[in-house]
Amino acid sequence: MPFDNLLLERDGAVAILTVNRPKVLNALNAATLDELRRAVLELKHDDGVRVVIVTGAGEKSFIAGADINELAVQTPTSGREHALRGQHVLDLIENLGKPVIAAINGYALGGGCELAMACTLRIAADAARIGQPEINLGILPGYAGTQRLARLVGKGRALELVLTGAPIGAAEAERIGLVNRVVPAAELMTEARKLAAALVTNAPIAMRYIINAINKGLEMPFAEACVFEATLFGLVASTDDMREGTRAFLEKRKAVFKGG
Ligand code: CO8
Repeated sequence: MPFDNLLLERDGAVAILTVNRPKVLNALNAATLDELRRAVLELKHDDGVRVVIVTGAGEKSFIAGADINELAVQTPTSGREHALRGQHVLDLIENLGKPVIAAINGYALGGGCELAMACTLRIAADAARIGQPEINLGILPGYAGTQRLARLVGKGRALELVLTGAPIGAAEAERIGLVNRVVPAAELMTEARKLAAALVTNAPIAMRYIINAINKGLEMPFAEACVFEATLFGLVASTDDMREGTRAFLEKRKAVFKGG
């Protein structure tokens, strides 16, 4: 089924997913969230896709948050359902099992910052503004932003960002670990594609387990997480890609990983 609010493009094994509501700075309404859920599931199950880039349409905004028109009329029940639905979609992104790169081309506010944080890696344009301004609307982040932000940048910085609602620039976001890298706006997509190209030839099963070990391991006690890591390590030892990677090293050639 085609999408009304997303663009999905494929470049070899890299998929580029663009939130496409530039007139409202790519705000996420319920229909867009639902399309994101469909698109992400499609990408998860497509073995031809090894890396995903997520960005926003237009020059100005990545995603300016949840659609405030919908928030303005929410009830306690619909607000709870909305938050759970958003959390579910972001959880699918975080645990897609392949790297998802957020190419933050402008405003990443509220739900937009939350979506970027659910991605595996974040590259920001130098002019990007990032934050959790929900407090200005009398609400709080509802797509797990309080949790992911505190885990990414620490409790003190998360509390400051969420309580003040003041967005920060890309350089500051890089300094506190909210984004991995800042690049000139004109080079954002080239850099995102370059990073995707570097990842796309890696062993897919090892990448999936690395994402899994870090995502799930962080939620476990340290000793338990180490056992989990060892189990995944044991599993990856059964793959053709492990045999290829180790053999290629010993034969002094570049490994060719097939995903088996
Ligand atoms: N929702 C709906 N419309 C929006 C949104 C939004 N989040 N952001 C911008 N727009 C619309 C504007 O209303 C405007 O529409 P129109 O042209 O019809 O007036 C258009 O986009 C362009 O925006 P501006 O004219 O405001 O552009 P500026 O360059 O002047 O300002 C800003 C850009 C600073 C980004 C400004 O638009 C802004 O502050 N936007 C709102 C940002 C925000 O508060 N985001 C957080 C939303 S809350 C949230 O994300 C909670 C997520 C969890 C929900 C949990 C479920 C309950």
